[in-house]
Amino acid sequence: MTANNDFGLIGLAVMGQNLVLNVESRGFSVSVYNRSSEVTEAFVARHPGKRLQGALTLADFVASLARPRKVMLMVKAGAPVDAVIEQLLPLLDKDDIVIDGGNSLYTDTERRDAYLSAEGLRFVGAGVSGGEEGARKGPSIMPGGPASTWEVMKPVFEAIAARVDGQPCVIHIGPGGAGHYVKMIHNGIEYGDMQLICEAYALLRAAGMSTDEMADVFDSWNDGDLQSYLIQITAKALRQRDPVSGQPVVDLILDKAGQKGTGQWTLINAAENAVVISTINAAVEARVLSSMKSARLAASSRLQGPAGALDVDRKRLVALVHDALYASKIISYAQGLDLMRTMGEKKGWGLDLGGIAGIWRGGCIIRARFLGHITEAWRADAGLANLMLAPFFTRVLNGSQAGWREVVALAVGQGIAVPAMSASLGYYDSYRCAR
Ligand code: NBP
Repeated sequence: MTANNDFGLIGLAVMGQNLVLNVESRGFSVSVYNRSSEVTEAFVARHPGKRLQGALTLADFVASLARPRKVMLMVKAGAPVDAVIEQLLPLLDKDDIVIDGGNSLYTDTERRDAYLSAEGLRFVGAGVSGGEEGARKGPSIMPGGPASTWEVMKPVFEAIAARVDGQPCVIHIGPGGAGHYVKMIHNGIEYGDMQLICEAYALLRAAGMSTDEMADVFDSWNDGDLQSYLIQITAKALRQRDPVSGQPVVDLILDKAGQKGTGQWTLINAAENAVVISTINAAVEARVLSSMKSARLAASSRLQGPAGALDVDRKRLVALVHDALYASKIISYAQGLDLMRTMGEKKGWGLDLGGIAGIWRGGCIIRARFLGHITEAWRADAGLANLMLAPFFTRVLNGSQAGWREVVALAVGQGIAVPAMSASLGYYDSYRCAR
């Protein structure tokens, strides 16, 4: 075993494997370890000729790294992270850096940060967004932890992160649990985006549009101010056909959505801080209701809705739904950013909201054109009270509100559930109410 590899990664599941290949492709030598050794052996065997070194014991893994050691954990969030830290602790030396790149709860990260720093080690809780593809080609990275770790980690993080306009999609978020906290909010916002897209789909479908027609609408939205990864892949998903039956895949997929926890954590944190995130709240609750498939089926034949069908000119409906979607999306981000601002101030994290929106422009699931306007908003006014009040967003909201109201009214009239669009409108109207 050599003792000078640049970087070490523990946890060779989908995220870990792809991150390792990304790091290696940027010119770093990487040591890898996985609890089940056969995974390590198979991974290294699949990639001959790369600067990868597999270790079958943690002691060999640690011994193969240059100091200060940089050890990234990509294991399942929760107890596995603590278990690996306990095993690593006796093997590491002062100033070595442990990075947790999983979706850990930020309070766990704070606990681990305090524990490891008392042992003379440095801990970085880093949110990594972009799924498997992002991990391989360039994720958005949200690292927290002490500033001293940023200087050490910056060359690696900047090399592997996605790039937009030449800028890497990574900044030092703040001390302690700040990185994982911001990743949590990112995921809450992602829930909001996905729910709003579902509601737009439900409205277009209620107007009798086929999946191909809807795909064309999403494609055209992706060419405009709604340009984003999620809108783009919605069009793609709508065009997918089942190879056996030839039917659209979306019509065959069981309409039940689960959740892994980050959305729920965001709601709990908002309640604890008395911040309104009604759009994200509606999105999480919509997933809960969607998961109650048998209860919904039973109720569908007993609880009545209005008679008749959605009878609106399709072209006009598409334009109205666009406005409702765009305005509601702005509200969702306004709420997520408000929560980040509130917590950032409470914790003294010094969060750079404009910078955070900037690193979400590439690599991550919520990447979107309009994030650039959020960065500009906070660059123009660091004390901005709410995103809605930045001139660009005020203009969009004022211009969209008529169509947005019409969509919510139509949906209510037709019994189409639009919990996130209507919660967003309720927030907008409450916030602008002087009395
Ligand atoms: P998983 O979350 O499925 O975790 C599997 C890995 O954890 C395997 O390497 C497994 O080793 C290891 N592990 C477990 Br489980 N318990 C362990 C223990 N007690 N000690 C040591 N290792 C243990 O992997 P993933 O989907 O690649 O995600 C990794 C992290 O990244 C998670 O926190 C996830 O939430 C986060 N994340 C995932 C995505 C995504 O798209 N998948 C996106 C963004 C963030 P084994 O092989 O021996 O069982």
